[in-house]
Amino acid sequence: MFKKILIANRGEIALRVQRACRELGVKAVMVYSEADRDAKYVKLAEEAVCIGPAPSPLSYLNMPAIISAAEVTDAEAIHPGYGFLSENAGFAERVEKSGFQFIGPTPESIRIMGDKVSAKQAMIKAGVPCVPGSDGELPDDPVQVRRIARTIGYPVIIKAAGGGGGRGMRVVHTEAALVNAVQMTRAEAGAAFGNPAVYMEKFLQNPRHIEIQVLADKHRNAVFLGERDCSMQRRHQKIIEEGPAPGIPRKLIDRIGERCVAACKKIGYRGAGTFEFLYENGEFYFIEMNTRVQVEHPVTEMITGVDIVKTQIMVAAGEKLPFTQRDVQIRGHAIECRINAEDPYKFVPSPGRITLWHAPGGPGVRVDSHVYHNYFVPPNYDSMIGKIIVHGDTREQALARMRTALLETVVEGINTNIPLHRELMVDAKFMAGGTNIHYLEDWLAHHKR
Ligand code: MV4
Repeated sequence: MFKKILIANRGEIALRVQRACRELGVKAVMVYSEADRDAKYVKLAEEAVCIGPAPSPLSYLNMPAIISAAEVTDAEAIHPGYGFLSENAGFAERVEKSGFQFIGPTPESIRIMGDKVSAKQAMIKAGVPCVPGSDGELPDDPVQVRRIARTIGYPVIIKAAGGGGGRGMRVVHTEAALVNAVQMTRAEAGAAFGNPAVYMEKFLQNPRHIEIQVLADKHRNAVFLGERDCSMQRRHQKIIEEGPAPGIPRKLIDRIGERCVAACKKIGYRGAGTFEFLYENGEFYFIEMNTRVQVEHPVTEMITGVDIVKTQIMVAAGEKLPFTQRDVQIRGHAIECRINAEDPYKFVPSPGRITLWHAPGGPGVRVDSHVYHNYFVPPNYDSMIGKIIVHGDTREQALARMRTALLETVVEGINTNIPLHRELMVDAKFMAGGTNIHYLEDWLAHHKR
């Protein structure tokens, strides 16, 4: 095991990784920007290094500053968390070239999954079902593009190979709009991602967003840890995640999970990863793979009992996965509410000083947050200030525990989306389970205030 690792992130995930290090007996070096000087995990750190001013390009995205911090503190490995440099293949490469272990997959795996065309091709080859679409990137010839769309059938969606997470996509309903839409998406993709390649898929009208969590070691062992339903989102920002996914037969999940595991083995994947699927009419369709630990990983930790962050660090150090697929049992139900510093209905960010913070507790309640009484939420970063995760024997019990947890939570001084969560936890359709990716936006349109 490593003696010391550097945590190249901030906020709740920096604290989460620091906690995993303490449990493993690994020393953790924290890095922080000038805006995060007063972070609790910095104060509680054995070692902390300031890596630059508040704007992330100068600090949390500043590769030389982060690598220098690892050098001066004698860290052996770097944990990238999520966001920032976590899915940057160039960073993973520089980390390894500088003699550190990157806690994540190989730069090559990150690169393949970062390009959505090569990711999809890898999945097709590995036997993971994908959305019907173009065979690789679209050609320039309008005649061929029209022919491909006719074969798939309208509506289709044009996606940028360099996009992902909802960036660089356009839905096309008619042949008349097709060629222009392809051109526009290409131009935007070239400007935004430096890669004008686009591909085409059948557009699924009312899918759910279901993802499979995997963990793999350096010895070709891989397991899947069930699924999460992340359909409750607005503008590609998830706000509630849960597992298991309501109403999806375990048999179907196991079948798709086994495909994901086979794909991991085939591509030599290692570390934590997430296979994202659209689920419609009883079928799974792969869309993207995330090569990092995700915000919503606690949902899976609560229903499997597996510590994903600890295991990530262990496998990066070369250890074998300490359990097999047969050891993975799904127990009960977990729900996560992301708490954001923002107006609950207008979604404008609400940074500033938290004048009162009271976290919930009780059986089956977990709070992953770095904030505290009198903490100042800086305006420079993502508005998520923490997550409330609950576990219950049943979905109903988890819902009841979340309602109580949200009732107990007190945040003063800034606005949060807690009122929205309170409403959704008593919404009849959400309570019934299985709402799709459009539900929240439709709900907000009909619940104007
Ligand atoms: C789709 C789709 C419908 N059909 N692909 C959006 C984010 C990116 N990960 C893929 N996305 C979508 N791809 C086909 N063929 C609908 C979406 C989509 C979506 C997916 C997951 C979660 C939320 C979403 C919100 C809008 C659109």
